Amino acid sequence: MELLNNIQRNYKSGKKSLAVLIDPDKAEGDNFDNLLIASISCQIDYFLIGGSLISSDRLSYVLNKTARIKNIPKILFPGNSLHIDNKADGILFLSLISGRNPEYLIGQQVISAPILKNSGLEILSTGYMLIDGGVSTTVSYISNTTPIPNSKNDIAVATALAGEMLGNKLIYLDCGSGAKYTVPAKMIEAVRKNINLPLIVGGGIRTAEQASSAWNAGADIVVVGNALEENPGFLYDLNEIRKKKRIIA
Ligand code: 1GP
Repeated sequence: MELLNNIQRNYKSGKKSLAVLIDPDKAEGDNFDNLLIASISCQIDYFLIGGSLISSDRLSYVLNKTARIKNIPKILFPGNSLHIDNKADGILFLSLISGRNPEYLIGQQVISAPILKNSGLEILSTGYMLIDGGVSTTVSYISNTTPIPNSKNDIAVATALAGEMLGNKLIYLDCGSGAKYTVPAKMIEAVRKNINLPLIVGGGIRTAEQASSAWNAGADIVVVGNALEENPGFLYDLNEIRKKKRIIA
């Protein structure tokens, strides 16, 4: 319960967190090395490791490579039941509650539960909500689910509430990796007002202002992946904003 306790503590105290998403299939070369160096130097809060598609050996490669970074938790962000590796610290046990595909609501979870039971990984039950980010994303295609329209705050609130009532411990609002638009601040605010759970927000964040706006609107953990793959130095800008939020908090 160490990870969840820590996330809940930060949520209750208003301490904003930053997670760097590593897509194992893209984790190579100088940019990846530089991203790890920047992550250590900025002392980011979490690594999220995963993607909708992963060649099997790449997940293990990333976990071996990040193993020496002891003080930053490694959390799996799986695309399916194959994406499990005991070298991580925990796993977002996702249910795609914005979708209506039983395979991603409960099917993959049933397959992976017995494996996870003996894995030693901390299980973080997460209501995962895909929001329309203006482009067709891999996660939408692979999961065969329709994202919530980004103007429909009422649907987002009702879905997040259902996720909370079903017992999820975290809610993740995601426009999907490489989205054109981020989750609108008004939607984050509306969800934040209605649930009493830590809120993770990501997808399409490319500027420090966008990250700042997500934190201001009520995100507890902001996730950035794509923009850092292209420019690891962007992490230093994000960290400056995070530091300011923490002083205010
Ligand atoms: C995707 O929320 C994450 O699931 C991060 O998205 O790669 O677009 O930053 P980006």
